[in-house]
Amino acid sequence: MKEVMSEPGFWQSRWGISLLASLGMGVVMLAVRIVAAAPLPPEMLFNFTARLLGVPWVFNLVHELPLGLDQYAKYALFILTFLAFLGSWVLLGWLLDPLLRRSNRLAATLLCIGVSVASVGLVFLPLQGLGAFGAAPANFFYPPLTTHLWAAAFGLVFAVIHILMNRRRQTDPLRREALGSLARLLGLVAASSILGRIVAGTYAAAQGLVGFFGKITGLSPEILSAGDHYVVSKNIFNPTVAEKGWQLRITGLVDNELTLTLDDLKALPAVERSSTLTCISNKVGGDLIGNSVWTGVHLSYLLEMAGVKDGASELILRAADNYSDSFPLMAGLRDATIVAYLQNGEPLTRDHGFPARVLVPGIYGMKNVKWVAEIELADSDYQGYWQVRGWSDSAIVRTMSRIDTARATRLEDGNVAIGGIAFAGLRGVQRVEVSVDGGESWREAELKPALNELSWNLWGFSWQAEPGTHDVLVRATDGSGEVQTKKRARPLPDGATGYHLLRVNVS
Ligand SMILES: Nc1nc2c(c(=O)[nH]1)N[C@H]1C(S)=C(S)[C@@H](COP(=O)(O)O)O[C@H]1N2
Ligand SMILES: [Mo]
Repeated sequence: MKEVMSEPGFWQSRWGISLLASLGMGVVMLAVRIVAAAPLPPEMLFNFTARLLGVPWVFNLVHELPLGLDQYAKYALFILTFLAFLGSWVLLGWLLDPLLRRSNRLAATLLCIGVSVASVGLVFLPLQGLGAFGAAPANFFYPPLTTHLWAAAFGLVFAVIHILMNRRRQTDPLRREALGSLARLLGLVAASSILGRIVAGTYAAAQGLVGFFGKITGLSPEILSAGDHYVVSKNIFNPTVAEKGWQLRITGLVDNELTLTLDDLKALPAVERSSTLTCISNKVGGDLIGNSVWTGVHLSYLLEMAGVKDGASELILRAADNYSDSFPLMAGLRDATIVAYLQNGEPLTRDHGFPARVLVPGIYGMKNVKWVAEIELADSDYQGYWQVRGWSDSAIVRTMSRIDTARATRLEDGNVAIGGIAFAGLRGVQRVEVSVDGGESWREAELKPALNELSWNLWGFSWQAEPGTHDVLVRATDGSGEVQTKKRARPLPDGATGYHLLRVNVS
């Protein structure tokens, strides 16, 4: 017998109901993520898709397309991933609709819960390498019980909305339509397992591209966001410099004094390159070191505009926070040295020196003056803010290396991998070695070529290790062939030395 029904609107249609249920589930997910830090299935999916951003050609595309995506790439990808996730639930809801409509409420609810738990346990967790239902020993992130309970809760939300919306509910027993729906579900499972294989294949290929370094969890990214880049200043409250009214003055032993606004500066030929900045007070193994992409004007260009007088030998930099420091004119004339106004393509943040700062790679951070207001050319040495407090005047960066991974990553071949960074200022890093026996013997680590001669190197090292803890040491050799000194020195006055020793966990 055919039922006679009023024409159902879109929201009562199979698509409409599934869309509503899916959106409702998405909203609940976001809410509990924020309120209760619940493990989020689309976030798990994102953990997987985000690997794409580490694939070199994707990375280059994102950073070279003039879309200004650099900073937001991960958010854009997260939104896309979330939408794809919700989309798959719309499709699921549509496919299951006849079955949901014909089974009783309890069965319908259990079906949705089952699908949700299964998708997390059999797809999203394995995709991240955490094993079926998160059983892998390396799963420190998604405690299985909580994760599955939340997955069940999300399935429940979907079911409740779906059932409430389904005005055309029928309670008569399963019939052909319902059986058809079951067949479609099985078809979907088969199709998605094929798709899964394709995705996994692509993933493996992408992993090959990302290579060894992409696999090492905990390894510092090659380029740090402004937020992740360390901040150091003498101030309790960093100065807020208004763009209006800010000027950079070039004074002292010059033919004509210069006064530049930010617009003037931006109108000059710009250079963009990554460079590593590190604080002289950084301890061995510390994180007062960072590498970002900086954009600005060659300082030599400004000095040429002003015309350097004979006898000038020193640059004195003064800043809006009543800070001053100096470095030799020779360092100021290097191509590496710029007055920067962008970090990773964005205006400097207040903490990193808005509107402009000096970057003089190879020399410790204290000479990289932020909120710079004046550059004076002088003919004698000058003692800056930290020099009068006993710190090095030349402040040439010392060779350092750091282990980033307190926990080793288990690789497919059974070995475990660790990694970190190494930096030797303008001398560059030639080699990184690792000792896993407390310094008795050293083996060469894999060195990722630096982005340029101003940037740090990532290194990685894999070895056969028993589960447990291992005392690992690292040392770098600079471009001149000099091995990092193992002599321990505190940061004051010339910068810390000694090898970073880290107790690494192997599970
Ligand atoms: N004007 C000004 N510039 C400054 C400082 C400061 O206190 N005032 N601190 C310096 C120090 S000690 C370091 S290590 C670097 C840190 O730069 P960052 O905060 O961008 O990493 O800025 C340098 N430039
Ligand atoms: Mo510093």
